Amino acid sequence: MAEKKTKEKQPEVKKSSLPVKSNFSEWYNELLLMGEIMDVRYPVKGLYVWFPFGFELRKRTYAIIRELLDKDHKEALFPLLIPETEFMKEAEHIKGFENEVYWVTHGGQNELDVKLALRPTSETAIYPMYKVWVRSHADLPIKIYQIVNTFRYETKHTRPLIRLREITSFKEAHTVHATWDEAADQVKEAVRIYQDFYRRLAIPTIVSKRPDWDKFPGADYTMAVDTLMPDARTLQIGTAHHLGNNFAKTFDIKYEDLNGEQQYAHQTCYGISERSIAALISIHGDDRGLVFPPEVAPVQVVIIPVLFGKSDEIINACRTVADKLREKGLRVTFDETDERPGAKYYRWEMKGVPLRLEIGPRDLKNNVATIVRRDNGSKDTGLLDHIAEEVNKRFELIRENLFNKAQSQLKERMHDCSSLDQVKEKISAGIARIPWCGERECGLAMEEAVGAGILGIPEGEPGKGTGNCPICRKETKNIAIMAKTY
Ligand code: A5A
Ligand code: ZN
Repeated sequence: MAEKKTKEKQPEVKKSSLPVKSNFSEWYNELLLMGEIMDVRYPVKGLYVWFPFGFELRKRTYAIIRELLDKDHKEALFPLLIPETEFMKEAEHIKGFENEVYWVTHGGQNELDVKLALRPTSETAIYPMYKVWVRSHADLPIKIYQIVNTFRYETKHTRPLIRLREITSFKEAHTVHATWDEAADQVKEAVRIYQDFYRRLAIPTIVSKRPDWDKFPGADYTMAVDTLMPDARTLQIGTAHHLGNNFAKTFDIKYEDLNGEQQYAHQTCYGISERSIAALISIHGDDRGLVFPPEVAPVQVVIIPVLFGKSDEIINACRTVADKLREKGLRVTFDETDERPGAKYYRWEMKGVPLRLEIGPRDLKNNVATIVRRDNGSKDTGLLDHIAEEVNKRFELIRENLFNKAQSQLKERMHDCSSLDQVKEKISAGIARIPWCGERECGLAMEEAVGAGILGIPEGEPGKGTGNCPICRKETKNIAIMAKTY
C-alpha cells in the first residue's frame, strides 16, 4: 500500500522514467537507482551506498576473481592506516599519490605524532611486512591479494562505480619474485587472469602497455586492461604493474640467493575495482534496464504464473518448477504478487533476470513453460520434465550472445587511421589505431593534437603494423591506440 502511494506522488519513478541508453550518462545514473545497485544520495561526494541487490551482484562478481586468484594466490588483510614515515619512502610513488591522500591527523583531541594515511593503495602498508617476511630464495615467490576499501581524493568528476573517493571493492595483488624476468612473467599471468575474469563477465577487453608518462607511480611499466563504454570512451578496468626492484630498494626487501648473497627482490602488483561492475552494467544493459550474464545475476530465473481466475493448479506447477531449479543450485524467484503480469515483466527485466518462465493454462496442458530470454527477448517453450536442462542450455546461449554482441560492437568502433585528423573524427565514436614511433614527445604531441589519450601499444602487436608517425614522420611498425578516456 505505502509503496503504491509514493508511486503516485512521484511519477518520475514510473515505467517510462529510465532514459534511453543513447543518453548514456542519464541512463547510467537512473539505472543504478531503479535497478537498486547503488544509492547515490549519500551526503559525501564520491562515496556511494551498495543496495542489497547491488551488493549481491558484487558478491557474485568478486567470487569469480577470488576463484581465479585462489588457484595460486593467498588472500590476506592489511591495515587501512599507513604511517606517514612508510608512505613517504618511495619518491615516485609519493609524487603520484600525494594529492590524493586523506590524512588522519588526530586521535580524539590529541594530535598524532605521526600522521596516518588512509591507504590509496597498499604498497606502503604491505612492503614493510614483506621486508620481514622475505628471508631466502625459498620464501619466493609470494603471491598475496586482498579485497578492501581504499581512499583517493579524486579531483576529476566523481561517478558511482567509476571514479570513487572511497573505492569499496579494491582487489589488489602483490607478488615478490627473485628475478626481474619472473616478475615480468607474473605481469603476463595477471593480465591473463583479468582476461579470464572479464570473459566470464562477457566483457571484451583491450590489453596494452601504457606509455611511460601514464604508468603506475614507482613502476618499471604498466599493462592495462581497458574496455569501451557505450559513450565511446574507454574505461581502464584493470592494471598490472612491474615494480622492478624499485620498492624492494626503498623498503629493503632482500633474499639470500643460492650463493648465500643478499639480493633485492622483484615485485609486481595488480588491481581491479568496482569499475568491473560499472562495465558489466553499462555494456550489457539496455533501454529496459539491467542485463546480466547468468553467472552473476542475483536472480537467474523468475517464474510468473499466467492466471485466468484463481488456479491452484498453475500456482502448484510454478512451485514445483521453482523447487526443481533450486535443487540444481539456481537462484529462482517465484513472483506470486497479485500485480498484473505486464508489471512483473517490467520489474524483472529492469533487474536483469536472464530468464523469465511463464506458466499459463495452455503451457500446463502441454507440460511446458514459456521461456523468455532477457538478452534478446526471444520466446519459446521448454519441457517441464527437463526444466533445469532447458534453463542451463539457454544460460550458455545468453553468455555467448552477450559476449559476441559486445565484442562486435567493440570491433565496429575500432578504426585504423593514418592521420591525426582521422583520429579526431573516429574517436568521437570509438577507438583509433595509428602508427606511433614510440617517442615520448611525439606521443604527447599526438594526445595534445586530438584531445585524447594514447592507451598504449596493444599487447602482442609491437612491430606488427607499418606506417609513419604522424608527428616526426619516421617510419614505424608500432601501432598506438587512442581514445577518449574516463
Ligand atoms: N596498486 C596497484 C594495483 C594500483 O593501485 N593500481 S591502479 O592505481 O591502477 O588501480 C587499479 C585499478 O583500480 C585501476 O586500473 C582502475 O581500474 C581502478 N581504480 C583506480 N582508481 C579508481 C577510482 N578512483 N575509482 C574506481 N576505480 C578506480
Ligand atoms: Zn614520432
